[in-house]
Amino acid sequence: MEIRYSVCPHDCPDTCALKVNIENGRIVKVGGDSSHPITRGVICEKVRAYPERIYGNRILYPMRGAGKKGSGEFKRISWDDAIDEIAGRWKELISECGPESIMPYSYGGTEGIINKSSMDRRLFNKIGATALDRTICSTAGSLGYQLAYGISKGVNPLDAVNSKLIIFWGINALETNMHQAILADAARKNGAKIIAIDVHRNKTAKWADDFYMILPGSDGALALGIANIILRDNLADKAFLEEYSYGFDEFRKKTMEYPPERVAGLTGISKERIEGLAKLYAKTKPSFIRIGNGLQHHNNGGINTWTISLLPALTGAWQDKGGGALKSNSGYFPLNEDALKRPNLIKNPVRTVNMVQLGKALCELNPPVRSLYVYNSNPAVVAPNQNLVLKGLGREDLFTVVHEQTMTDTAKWADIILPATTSFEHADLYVSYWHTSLQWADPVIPIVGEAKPNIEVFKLIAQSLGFTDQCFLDSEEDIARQALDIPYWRDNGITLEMLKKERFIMIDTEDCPFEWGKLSTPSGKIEFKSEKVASGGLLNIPDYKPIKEYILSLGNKNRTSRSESKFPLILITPPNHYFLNSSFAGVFSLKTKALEPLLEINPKDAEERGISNGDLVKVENERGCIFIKAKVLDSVLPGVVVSTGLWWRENYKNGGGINVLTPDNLSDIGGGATFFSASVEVKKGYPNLPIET
Ligand SMILES: Nc1nc2c(c(=O)[nH]1)N[C@H]1C(S)=C(S)[C@@H](COP(=O)(O)OP(=O)(O)OC[C@H]3O[C@@H](n4cnc5c(=O)[nH]c(N)nc54)[C@H](O)[C@@H]3O)O[C@H]1N2
Ligand SMILES: Nc1nc2c(c(=O)[nH]1)N[C@H]1C(S)=C(S)[C@@H](COP(=O)(O)OP(=O)(O)OC[C@H]3O[C@@H](n4cnc5c(=O)[nH]c(N)nc54)[C@H](O)[C@@H]3O)O[C@H]1N2
Ligand code: SF4
Ligand SMILES: [Mo]
Repeated sequence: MEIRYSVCPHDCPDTCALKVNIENGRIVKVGGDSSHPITRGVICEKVRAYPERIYGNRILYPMRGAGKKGSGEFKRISWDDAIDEIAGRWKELISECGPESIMPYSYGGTEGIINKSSMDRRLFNKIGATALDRTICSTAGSLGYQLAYGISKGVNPLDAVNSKLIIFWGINALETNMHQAILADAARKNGAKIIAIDVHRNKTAKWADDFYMILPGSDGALALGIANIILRDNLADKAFLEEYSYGFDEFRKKTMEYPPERVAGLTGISKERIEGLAKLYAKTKPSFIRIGNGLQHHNNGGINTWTISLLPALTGAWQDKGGGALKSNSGYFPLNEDALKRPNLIKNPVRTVNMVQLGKALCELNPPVRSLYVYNSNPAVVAPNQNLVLKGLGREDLFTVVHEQTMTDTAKWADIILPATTSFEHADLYVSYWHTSLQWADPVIPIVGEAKPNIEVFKLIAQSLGFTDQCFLDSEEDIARQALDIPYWRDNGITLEMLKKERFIMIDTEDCPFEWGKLSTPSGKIEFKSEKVASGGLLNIPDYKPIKEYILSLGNKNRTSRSESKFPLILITPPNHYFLNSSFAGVFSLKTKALEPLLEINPKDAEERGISNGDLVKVENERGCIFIKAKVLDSVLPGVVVSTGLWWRENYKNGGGINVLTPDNLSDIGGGATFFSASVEVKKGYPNLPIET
């Protein structure tokens, strides 16, 4: 038995350091590395099941589609044939239709910098392919936070043990950022109170000391209401605001429009509870708000996140160790992006497609996309407006290449499938968007089947296209060195050699992440007012707008008449405990534990529709329908339904996944995804239902 070390590559804030047991060249156990100061040897159930993911259901060699498109029938081919075919088709397309007829599609399959965003960008830049705006996860909220502070940096999670009040706002931390929950538990032992603000009573809400169940998309109103009370009761830190804020007076005036009586109606939280929360927040020090991605997956998610981000500035909470907020800490890891991605290889300006609108891009874009190269993502499951995405993937004239570890719903639509290595089979450099350690992982097992790492494949394609630039020869280590070649790392003496030896390096952080008065906002101060948002018809100070789907489905802004609309319920579809987005949804043991897709519905809504617990229901809107079992319980407010987990399509009775129902509208700022601003109707059963009962 050999013990080796690695890093979890998944798109999860925790970026755990891993300890791997190997027998005869095979991984037999994946656990945590107890020497890592933050993740401390504790990892989630998903990654403990990794041996099953590595050795079961892997794509082992390149294949070419052999049946009707989407049939899932393939024939084995050699790597040489696969690369020749891709390069050959692309050469034809480049000369006949132009380079923008080729488009990459990728997201967070691996968070390793090298296999996520280096050689791929170089290749597509050199080709002059259509560029992809990678917005599906967090751009709305990140931009919202940056409006206030200029950069994605917040409280160092380790400091949160000092906090006396921790608010988990729109984040299911117990399942999606488990080490933050562990640190909060430590704070609780020191007397901290934990609060959750969410649209359904999830695991985090049950574990918290107090839970506020809020109407979807109304967080901005709650934050303005809290600010109203803080200012009314003279609980703001006036000296701090005077010195370090910009546009505060206008913000103060705006908050007057949000007295607790009004906010109660907008949020579904009683006036008394809002008063209590505001006073507790203003008076408890240090106070820490962990802002999640859930609340920003709405039409109004960017501005709502901005509004919440301003609360610790209002109370001056940042001045206490463990006080402030955290949306993302990716700002602690500046990398030499130009060296990684080589934007200078782009010869002519290229068009950009927002990844949230993949269906539209494939079905409506003119001139059309003729070849799609998918890696690190499973758009047939994770992208919104799924029926349109599938229509696009089904186009006979679209040449689709999918580089994957496992036979996903997307891979089934490929013309060419390429086998991808897992992070245990390739080297990579890891940053975290939550904690502050830089990590490196070497391969720990031999490659399974004929799989190849992303960068290897992009290098082969570049070679086959005749690209001779030096950067297409770089190895993983070359790229890592280039990434770290900026003063931030150089001046601190941090090198790849050092990182390889130590496996992880903790970044030194100050008690407070900011140098007040020297923020990278336009004014250098904390911005309560931002000229950046004035375009697009938005106010330049935070204001609350209800999510657009309400407006669309109602024809007016009055929520109380929601029941008159054709699709009166708001559908929220966050991730679940056992899957990582759609990854692991094909791992048998985890899928078995996750049981089946369910729709949580409030007893009142269920009764109105004659729905009982366990009934099969049809959930529909203008984009399509799915069939799913109802779970009747008061874990959601009336008017809201929730279904967790990005299950593969085969798990739904008519083969339509949850994203059939989600909109591909873009968020207020940042062009982000609005998965949770979906309006639907739910009906009991269905006459011609093709299901076994
Ligand atoms: N186990 C597990 N962990 C994961 C992932 C996974 O799939 N599984 N995915 C990873 C990724 S890529 C991401 S982006 C993060 C996402 O993890 P989080 O940041 O936790 O975000 P979500 O789980 O999408 O949503 C969090 C909560 O927001 C709630 N919510 C929805 N709408 C609103 C609203 O309007 N207001 C409020 N206050 N709450 C709302 C949802 O009900 C949900 O419980 O997790 C990462 N970690
Ligand atoms: N309804 C709804 N939809 C959502 C969300 C939601 O909450 N609700 N969440 C959204 C969010 S926040 C996100 S981040 C996206 C996530 O969307 P994706 O980034 O597409 O996430 P995954 O489903 O994990 O798919 C990643 C795929 O990459 C593959 N992969 C892993 N490593 C490698 C590698 O090294 N090379 C290659 N070639 N492939 C690899 C994995 O096998 C997996 O199939 O989904 C979004 N979709
Ligand atoms: S998925 Fe998240 S919690 Fe699980 S091992 Fe990876 S980084 Fe850690
Ligand atoms: Mo995400």
